[in-house]
Amino acid sequence: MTDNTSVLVDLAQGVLQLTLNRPDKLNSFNEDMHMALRAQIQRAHDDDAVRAVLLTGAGRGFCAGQDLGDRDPRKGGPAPDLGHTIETFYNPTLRLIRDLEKPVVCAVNGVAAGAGANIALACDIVLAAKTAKFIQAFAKIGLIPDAGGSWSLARILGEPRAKALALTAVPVTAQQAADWGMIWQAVEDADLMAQAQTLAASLAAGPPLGLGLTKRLIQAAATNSLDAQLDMERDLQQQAGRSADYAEGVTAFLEKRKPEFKGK
Ligand code: T3D
Repeated sequence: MTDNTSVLVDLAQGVLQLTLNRPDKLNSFNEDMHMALRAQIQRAHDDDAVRAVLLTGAGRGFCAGQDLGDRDPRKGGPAPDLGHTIETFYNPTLRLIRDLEKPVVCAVNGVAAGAGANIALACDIVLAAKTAKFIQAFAKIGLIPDAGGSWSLARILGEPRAKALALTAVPVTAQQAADWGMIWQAVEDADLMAQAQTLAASLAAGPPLGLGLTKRLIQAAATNSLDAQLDMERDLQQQAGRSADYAEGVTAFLEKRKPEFKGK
């Protein structure tokens, strides 16, 4: 494991594990952590050795959003340009996570608040410890949901629940989040990392092209018509069907053995 201080990085068996690491501040984002996380997601795009990403947090929290110590109005000066900070720091990372054609698993180990909650919701498969909570904390400080939260909450939950969560900042338990379809599973705290690592490892051992195209397809469904989606399924299945991994998958099935996918 290498330690670049604000994000711990470990690549093993195709899984790039990224651990937000400012536990004294509940892993809230300062500029260093923003840049370190973004650099590692970019690496996941560029490096064929990375076949899945696992995102989690150090200590008792997952991420408390922006470090408000860096926004202290008592220090004086003009109001910060939050449009600029969103465009510079949050939006590129969110886009990278969504555009990455490799599975991103998120293990929410504790409270996920503000942009921290919404970065978790942008990941592909989210497991959360039963004691974890998701909080749209923005309403408490006069801000609006960012890091894609207004988009993902409205799509996942519909307007009534999305508005209630965003306007009240009421904490949502991991179990409630799972029951509402915000996340995949709420698991016992003690089992979280083992379960998340097993899941990420199994995804990393899967067929990279097929999984990447599947992510693209499912994300496109939100805005496509059925006709457009059927055409897209045809085209991506054609592409998947030409891969060596598809031939390996079918051969392994017929030979009653485990497939060995190479990403080709
Ligand atoms: O600015 C821009 O660029 C725009 C983008 C904004 C994106 C955003 O995310 S805005 C939303 C920012 N986040 C929040 O408003 C959440 C603030 N935190 C909390 O409400 C609470 O800490 C929690 C509900 C998350 C957890 O509560 P609790 O009681 O479990 O922990 P705590 O005691 O409040 O926090 C523990 C420590 O972490 C504490 O430090 P201390 O007193 O022990 O030295 C606390 O100050 C620190 N901490 C928690 N959240 C933040 C933080 N420090 C800086 N920034 C934080 N966001």
